[in-house]
Amino acid sequence: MHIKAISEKPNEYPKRFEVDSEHVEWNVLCKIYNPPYYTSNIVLKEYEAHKEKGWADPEDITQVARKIESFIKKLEFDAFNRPMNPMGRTGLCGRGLLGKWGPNFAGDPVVTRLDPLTKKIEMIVIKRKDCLQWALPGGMVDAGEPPLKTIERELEEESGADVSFDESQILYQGYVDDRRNTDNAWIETTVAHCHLNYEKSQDLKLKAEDDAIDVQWQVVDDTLLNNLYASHKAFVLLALEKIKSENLV
Ligand code: RP5
Repeated sequence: MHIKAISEKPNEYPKRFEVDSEHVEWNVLCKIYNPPYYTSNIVLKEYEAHKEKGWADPEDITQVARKIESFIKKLEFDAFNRPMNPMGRTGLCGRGLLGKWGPNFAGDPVVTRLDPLTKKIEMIVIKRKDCLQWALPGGMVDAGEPPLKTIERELEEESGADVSFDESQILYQGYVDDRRNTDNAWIETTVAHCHLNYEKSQDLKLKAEDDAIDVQWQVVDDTLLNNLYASHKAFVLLALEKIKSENLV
């Protein structure tokens, strides 16, 4: 759950300081640790333009009025009062492309169906504009928005699918191994699953929009799972377990 955040990055990020597996945890001393500091201009300009009404915090952490809290554990703060990634070092400090200091909350829908002819499980995936990887049609929680609403909204915005998650059970709440994560800003998500009847699923009009350049129903096989964005494979595996335990297929 903390591999891509150490070894991958968007193009615009500086090279991460190399962190070997033994020195990931903060409580293991690493005297030579000297990660570059990077906060994208996109983030800085967002705060300047919209202040507290926008999606980005001020660059000066002392001006952040809200309490910074995580799904994972009570956070620790460094000497500059910056929240420390609960999974450990990432080789980069600052916020990168993420707006909030500490957790940046997202929501992720897993929407599945069973093809009655092939007897294979399929799911809705989008191709992300930023890295061209297949991913769950998830996105960031808007201020004050309940996570299940984020899940419905993002699914609709990115894939065109209008699906109710009102009755859905939350599969996961926690850290996402996202290539944008840093020592001081990272993504935490809420994942919910909805298994659709095949006929009903055919009424959905899929259309890639927003951060997506393609959307498809794809067979859930190893090729898809192993190439999914961030920690999305782990989330889909939870949905598959649920399908099995609840005899949904
Ligand atoms: C992932 O990034 C989350 O799991 C979610 O799918 C996504 C949110 O970021 P954007 O799609 O809004 O860039 O870490």
